[in-house]
Amino acid sequence: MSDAVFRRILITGGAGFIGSHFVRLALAAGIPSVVVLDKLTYAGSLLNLEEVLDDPRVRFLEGDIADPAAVAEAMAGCDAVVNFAAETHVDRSLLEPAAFIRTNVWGTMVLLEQALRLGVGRFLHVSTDEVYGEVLSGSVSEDEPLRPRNPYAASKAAAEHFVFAYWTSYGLPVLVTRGCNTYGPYQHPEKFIPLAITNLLTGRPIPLYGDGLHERDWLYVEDHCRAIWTVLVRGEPGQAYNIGAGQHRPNIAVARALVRLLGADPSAIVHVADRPGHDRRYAVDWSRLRALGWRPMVDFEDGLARTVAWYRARTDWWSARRDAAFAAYYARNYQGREGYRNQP
Ligand code: NAD
Ligand code: TDX
Repeated sequence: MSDAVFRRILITGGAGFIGSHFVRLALAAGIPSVVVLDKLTYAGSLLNLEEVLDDPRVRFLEGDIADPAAVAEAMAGCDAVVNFAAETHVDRSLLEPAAFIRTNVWGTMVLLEQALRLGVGRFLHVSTDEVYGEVLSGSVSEDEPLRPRNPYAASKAAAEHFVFAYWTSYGLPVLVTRGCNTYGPYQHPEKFIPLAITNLLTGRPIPLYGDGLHERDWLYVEDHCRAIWTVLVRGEPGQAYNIGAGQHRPNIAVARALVRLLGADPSAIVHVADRPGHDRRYAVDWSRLRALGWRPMVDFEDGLARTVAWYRARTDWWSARRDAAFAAYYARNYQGREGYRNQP
């Protein structure tokens, strides 16, 4: 299947972190028409699409994936759909899970329903390695059962079950990717790496949950987008594809690397109360994706240096949104919950 096979792609959540990188990739791949549907929640911003909004091939629609009318308009004439739109922060899901069910589960079902009605040729749903739950040793293949352990992961797993139900019940040509922890430019400063960088740049500490020995596999955002592209173009409908990086690090090692890169004092790393139900480790086996010809290109030290350089240069991007999002978040949610969560 050649890349030119798609005439028009709908990218939901395209004004978010990974979705905005994917919009740039799709344009670079020569797709003649790219529709972005995004609700512009606290996590989305047109600034993330600043380089491409004037491109005549791009049509941006502000709207909700849980709204059938908005989805019908956005999906009209599309031969492929890539669903990035989601509530994505585990800590928020522990405080307000309803929003996660609404967007991640109900919203996905609305997209599936419209895709079926319109006869979309390929529906790729972006999921996460968190659906497997914690993997204390070794790595999991796509055939392992899903054992999500926090509300975010539960909502992503529930969405996946609907995606596969539309394949089994109606033959909708679906694909699912389960990516590992992703980092890079344009990631909201609520997530660990940009939170740590922006805290160090503003003289604040890095809040490290628990003993800091929780382990994640870190994937540079452009590698993640190339992996999704590979699955969209060459994947087999009805299948899930794990995406790993082979760059496992305990959180404390990530914090120390950032302290070094930013020339901060090691005392800037402060242990705080743990996240409840904090998954100890994630690790996926991505040989199915490797067989399609993909491999990660950016190693962690290189990707981290690029990311730090971007945040250093783009205070304009993160400063106001960081303060506004954190102020609203803490004002709304933290009364009575200080016992488990700490101000960054
Ligand atoms: P993000 O939070 O940066 O972006 C999410 C985007 O979705 C935002 O632009 C937001 O405005 C939009 N959105 C939210 N609710 C919406 C709704 N109801 N309708 C339309 N748009 C809506 O997230 P991200 O980190 O870019 O993650 C993108 C996808 O990748 C998610 O599905 C996430 O589960 C998955 N994922 C993320 C990671 C990671 O480490 N960031 C890893 C694996 C998988
Ligand atoms: O302040 C913090 N201190 C800390 O120690 C924060 C925000 C996080 N952490 C820890 C928790 C995790 O072990 O760092 C690790 C990474 O945390 P997050 O950036 O919140 O990511 P995680 O919970 O692992 O989930 C991420 O990866 C899978 C994304 O947010 C999800 O959207 C994705 O699906």
